[in-house]
Amino acid sequence: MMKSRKGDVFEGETVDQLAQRMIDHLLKWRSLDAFCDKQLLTILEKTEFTLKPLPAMLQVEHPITIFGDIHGQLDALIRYFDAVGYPPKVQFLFLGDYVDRGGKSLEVSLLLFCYKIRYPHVVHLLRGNHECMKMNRLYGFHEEMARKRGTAMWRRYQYVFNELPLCARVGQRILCMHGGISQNCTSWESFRALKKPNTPKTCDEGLQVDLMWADPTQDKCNAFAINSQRAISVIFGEQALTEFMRKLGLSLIVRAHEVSQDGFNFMFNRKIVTVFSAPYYCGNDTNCGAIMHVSPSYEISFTVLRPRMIATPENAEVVKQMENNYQALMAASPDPNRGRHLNPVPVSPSQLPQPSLQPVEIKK
Ligand SMILES: [Mn+2]
Repeated sequence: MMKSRKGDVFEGETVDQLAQRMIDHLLKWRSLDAFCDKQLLTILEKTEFTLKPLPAMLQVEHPITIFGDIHGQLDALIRYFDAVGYPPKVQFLFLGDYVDRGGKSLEVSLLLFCYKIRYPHVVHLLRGNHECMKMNRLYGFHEEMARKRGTAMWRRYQYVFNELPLCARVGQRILCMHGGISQNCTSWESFRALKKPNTPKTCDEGLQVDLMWADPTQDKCNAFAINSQRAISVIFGEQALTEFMRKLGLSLIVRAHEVSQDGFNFMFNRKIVTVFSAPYYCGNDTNCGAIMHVSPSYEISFTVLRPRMIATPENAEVVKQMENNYQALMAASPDPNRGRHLNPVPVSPSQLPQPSLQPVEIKK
């Protein structure tokens, strides 16, 4: 018999009802203290069951809103939902890295899992490199679970992570993943043949390791090269990316995995964009976070979240730097209201400091 730590087990409550109650509670109290281990394990089991039949590559349609790394920042996640709407009002795709770094990996992952259970066709979850045991053993999640619920539940999580898909195609022309592209891919057939890796070894090889780990580079690297900074996977330059996209008939690659000052960052003539949703990353980066919207006509826009920080004499410099960064991001804005921006700030293409974003080109 499993021991209940805390909380009520309602007799006759379905898993769906439990998931909804957990969502409501998390949004209100930002904590799971009122739920016992058995209830959390019930959600993990149902999540695994829901994910299991999904292929390694998802097909989703737009309009859709895309999240990059969240890294245990529950407050930021809820601020985005407050700004753009909650599931199932909006369709969401999450590019992974739910856990580690931030302090609420348990709450973030369970909130997303509960949404996946409640709205499996509206909430789509991909796997990031931190949803691999060798990462989340070391970068915060294991320690957090040991403190909050015990390491047995941390181990149970890994079976759920193993069932997360690795990439998603939005319509026919946008491909999304956590890390990047791979030289182990020559056609859509490679994606259809791809299996979700379920051991540490298979996570670290083939197409899957690059989908979770690869990075684009501005260095004089046109093809693929060893990713020496991460000591795993590859970096790729514009030529490698262009060739990959031409073969697959793609117009845009959307990926996460790297912190970005503005929360998002285009490269290579807007063929690839990095979306990073964790503002004030690791508590010492002054970055904004952002999420990306794809409209029904493939127009791209972003909602940017400023990092929040209370100014004290000790951190005055950091706060000032954050303000400057944010002013720079908004500098070219024609919006007369820009001085009155609330958090978070929806940024339409015309407000961006660079020339306006072109809708992704769609060839029929
Ligand atoms: Mn990552």
